[in-house]
Amino acid sequence: MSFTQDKLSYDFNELAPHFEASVLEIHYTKHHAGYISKLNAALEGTPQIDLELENLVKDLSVVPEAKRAAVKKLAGQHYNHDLYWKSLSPQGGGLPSGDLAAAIEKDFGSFEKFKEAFNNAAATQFGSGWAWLSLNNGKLEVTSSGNEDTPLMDGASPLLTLDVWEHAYYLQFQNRRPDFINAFWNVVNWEHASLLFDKATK
Ligand code: MN3
Repeated sequence: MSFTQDKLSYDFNELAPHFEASVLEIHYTKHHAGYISKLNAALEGTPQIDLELENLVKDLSVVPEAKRAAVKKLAGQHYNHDLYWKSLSPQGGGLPSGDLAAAIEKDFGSFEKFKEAFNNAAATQFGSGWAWLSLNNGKLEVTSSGNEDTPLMDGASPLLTLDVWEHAYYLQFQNRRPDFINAFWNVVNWEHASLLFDKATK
């Protein structure tokens, strides 16, 4: 038994022109897939591991201490990338709807204020990391995190994430991270974020 990579619900070329196929393909088939194979290698010989990824990310005490640092890094990267792919959709963009839209209005004041906070989190995270929309103790919040860290590790429920490490955009946008962030809003998958929101508030 081992961790596997979920298939994308879209083809690599379906997010163009916002995100080009090459940048998605290398990120998915090399970077993310690489984390999963290294994670499986690190967990070899520990058959008692719960293969529910969220459970492993939240509680590493089941992992032998000698492997814990490596597993934290690799399981976190696997979880974050999995959510990243699901945060994108060829039918994405536009505005959230339903309960999630209402909660964004309530907790940020307006959609525009939420977007500004998310853009700021994504633009200012230095080096390898992520911007997040999460539900934390019944309230939506925008945060950023470095490397493999995720709001899940702090007990929050991540709804949406953007990978802001250079490998996520450099092939297409070079050093222009703000252009990458702007392009994200054209493919953001509000439907998936709403599903996670409904699950977290149930
Ligand atoms: Mn990445």
